Amino acid sequence: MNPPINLEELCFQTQKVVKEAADFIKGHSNKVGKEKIEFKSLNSLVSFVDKGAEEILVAGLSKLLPDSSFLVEEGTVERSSSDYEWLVDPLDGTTNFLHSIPPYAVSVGLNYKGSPIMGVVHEVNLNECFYAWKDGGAWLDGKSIKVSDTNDLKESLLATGFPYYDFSGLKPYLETLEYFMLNTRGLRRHGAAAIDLVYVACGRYEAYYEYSLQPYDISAGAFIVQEAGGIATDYEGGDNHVFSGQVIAGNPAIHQAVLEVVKGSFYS
Ligand code: 2AM
Repeated sequence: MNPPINLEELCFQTQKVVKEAADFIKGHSNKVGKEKIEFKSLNSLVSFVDKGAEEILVAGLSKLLPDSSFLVEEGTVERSSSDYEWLVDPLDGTTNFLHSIPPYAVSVGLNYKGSPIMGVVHEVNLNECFYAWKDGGAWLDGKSIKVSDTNDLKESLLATGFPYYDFSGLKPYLETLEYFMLNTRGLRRHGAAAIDLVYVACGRYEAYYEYSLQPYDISAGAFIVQEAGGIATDYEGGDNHVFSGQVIAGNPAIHQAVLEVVKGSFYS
């Protein structure tokens, strides 16, 4: 069901708010001392920069849609219920940021009645803004983007995320790594899910997969992949990728090839 608002206009306004948060992050890049890092849980770091960026986003996005609710990474606002819900990762790739390694990004998705209708991902180092709105296609800084048309796994470059706190699927995961090492052009691990997804959307990678993610890591990027002509599913091929935390995203042919391998390792 389509929302009763102009999504293209809202998407451009959202990019401005996201840019404000990205500029705030850039202003603190390479400057956060070890004493300012907090430990949320195993290998999950946070700093005042994540929280400050989230506050900028919540303030700006609330003004754009006054009746909206939020699902945010750093908990600066409580989740409530509304037709419109923002899924906000103020700093995707926090570990990269705190170690002064690119890439890291601001990621903002928007759901209407539980379905994605918009996504904006702004990578801070290259200053690239990826965005999409429902039925409006996918874009990188004003240029239309599409997933790649490579249909041979052997000629594909894949991205993945290594488990860093949930090791329950380590065995099947390592099996998939072995298969893809032997049967693709290579594998990359950036440590920032939103970036991996938008790099699939613009054809830099053929596909990406990872498990144990959070909805705000996946929502915007997976939607941008879909608007760019790609496919995003969970590890069983279903459409519960955002809330199951498992995602396979890719161009249609390579998504199918990756799904067969990942599903085979995890579910047989
Ligand atoms: P975050 O920076 O917003 O927490 C996929 O690996 C996702 O897991 C990343 O997008 C990242 O999102 C999160 N993550 C948290 N800690 C991580 C770590 N130590 N290594 C990799 N990813 C981590």
